[in-house]
Amino acid sequence: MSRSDAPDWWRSAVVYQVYPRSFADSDGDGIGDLRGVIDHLDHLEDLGVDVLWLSPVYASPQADNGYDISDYQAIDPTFGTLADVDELVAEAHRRGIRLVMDMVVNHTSDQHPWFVESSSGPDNPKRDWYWWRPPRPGITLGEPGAEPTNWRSFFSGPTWTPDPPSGEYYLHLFSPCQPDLNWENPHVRQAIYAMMRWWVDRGIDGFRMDVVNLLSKDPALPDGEVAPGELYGDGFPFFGHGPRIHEYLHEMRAEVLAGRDAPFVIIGETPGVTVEQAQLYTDPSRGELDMVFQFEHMGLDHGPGGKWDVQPLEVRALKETFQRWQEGLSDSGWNSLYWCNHDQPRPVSRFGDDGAYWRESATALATVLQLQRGTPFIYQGEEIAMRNHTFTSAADFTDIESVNHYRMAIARGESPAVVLDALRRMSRDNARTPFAWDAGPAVGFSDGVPWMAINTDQDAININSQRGVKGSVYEHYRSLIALRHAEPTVVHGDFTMLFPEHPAVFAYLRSHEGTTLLVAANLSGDPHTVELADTPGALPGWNEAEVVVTNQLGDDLVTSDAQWLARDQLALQPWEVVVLRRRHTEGRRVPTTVG
Ligand code: TEU
Repeated sequence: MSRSDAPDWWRSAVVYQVYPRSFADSDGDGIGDLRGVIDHLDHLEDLGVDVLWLSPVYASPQADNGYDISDYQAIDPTFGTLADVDELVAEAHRRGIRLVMDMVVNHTSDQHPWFVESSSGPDNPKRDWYWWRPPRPGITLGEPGAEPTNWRSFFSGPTWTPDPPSGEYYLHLFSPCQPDLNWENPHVRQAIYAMMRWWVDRGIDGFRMDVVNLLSKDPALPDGEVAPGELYGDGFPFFGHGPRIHEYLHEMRAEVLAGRDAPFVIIGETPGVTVEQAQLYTDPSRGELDMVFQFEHMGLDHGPGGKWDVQPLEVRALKETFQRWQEGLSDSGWNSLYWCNHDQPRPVSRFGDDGAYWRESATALATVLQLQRGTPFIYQGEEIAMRNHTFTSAADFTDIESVNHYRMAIARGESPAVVLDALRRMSRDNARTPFAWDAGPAVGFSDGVPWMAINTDQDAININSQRGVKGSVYEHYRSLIALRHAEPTVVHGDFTMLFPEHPAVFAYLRSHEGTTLLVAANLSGDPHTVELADTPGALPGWNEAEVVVTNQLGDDLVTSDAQWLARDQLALQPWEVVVLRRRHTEGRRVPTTVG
């Protein structure tokens, strides 16, 4: 597969995310590993993706499944060796696939030698490599309210942990096992840059930077606002997009890529980012990030109580969000496009219908996302529409965020049944069940006992039952990726949202140099018909358009929709998606073959 070596090669790329713990186990210990990834690179090649994003494989006590790194330049033996990573780089490159490593530099593990030194005492030269502060004046260390700020951790509870020997607290926006590095300290930054250069020189092609917009904190460490009924305050205004964040990101890119001209991509995970901030982060002239992960659409089913207060998704709200990001980053900057990752539940269960319309809803969701302007990210298992897992009890959960939430919610007196139901729907563990290669007892993931229970619907949902099957979710993903590679309009086209107020139809145009694509999906279980003729920019006469993508099996589409199209109407079955293409020059339509 040829790949572009343009500096912005990532604009036409499709990325596949591997969560190594759950992808493929080569040594039978029940935990996925690097050899398992190498052995299954053919799957990525067959799918047609251009980039492999590998979640962390560095040495780690695995308190947060590797997002707590204890040695950046060593591989956790659970996953393999440095030689395995070098082989993965070589084997991926041999197939024209680039490798993006996950990089977690907002915090380290509390087992990292830097923190071990820093926590050895106030006089240690590395004390200021982390955030240490005395208790709040007048309150004894360890007493409720003694924490230097009232901030709530992403994993529930306070963001400060007391250290009795020194009488001080240390900061951790995530778990106590993940102390935050103090980026104010130039020695910290230089040590991080040297380590990142070391990885660049091993031939990788990019970094996915974990929570990279949290590196700069307001040194005054003000308290956050406490919502009614909450114990802790929202510190995000004081550690999200902090005062020196652009300075750090610019310096990091300059220092890490200095003298290295190989095309390299830096992707930033930026929770809470707005369109305006993303324009600053991803404006190429500013030399910071190439693209960001924004979370707005990931919060549309969150109620006032947050992610565990699950609300139905409003398609209108979904369109409003995507339209704003498409338009907001149309001039400078660049979007990443994703429905899920290792932190989000399975989209077909969350946003689709994983029962009666499992195949249709999975393919409709994939199409409306992937044909937008930006770089698509596919998370392992999404290409076969793996569903959420059927958790039976709180004991089934392994994810630190879920386990902490359950413990604290019950301590607050919430009903176990209600909390368990929210976990079933939103837990990150839904994305972490072993990848279903086949319908076998361990879904072809391992010859041992998988570290996490497999999904029980493996008979129907596995790669082997979908590869090469016309109309399957897997083949639909292949066709979307092939279309992005073959049709420049998908990469470069303008974006025009259609029917923004329609409660179920998600439709838009992509136009580029005389070609227009109409992408139209019905994201509901009821049929819907829309009028094309009087839609701004919809250009009449779609009945001569070419059908380039459909999730309707057999030739139902060509007959039924052609009739409707004749009248510039589009009748969409439940969860139906169709993509039509027209070529036109000087406003004159160039007839193309249909289907
Ligand atoms: O996630 C940061 C982040 O935004 C998530 O914690 C998110 O808020 C949450 O999962 C939604 O429920 C990154 C990594 O992707 C995640 O796996 C790590 O746990 C976290 O950072 C800390 O490194």
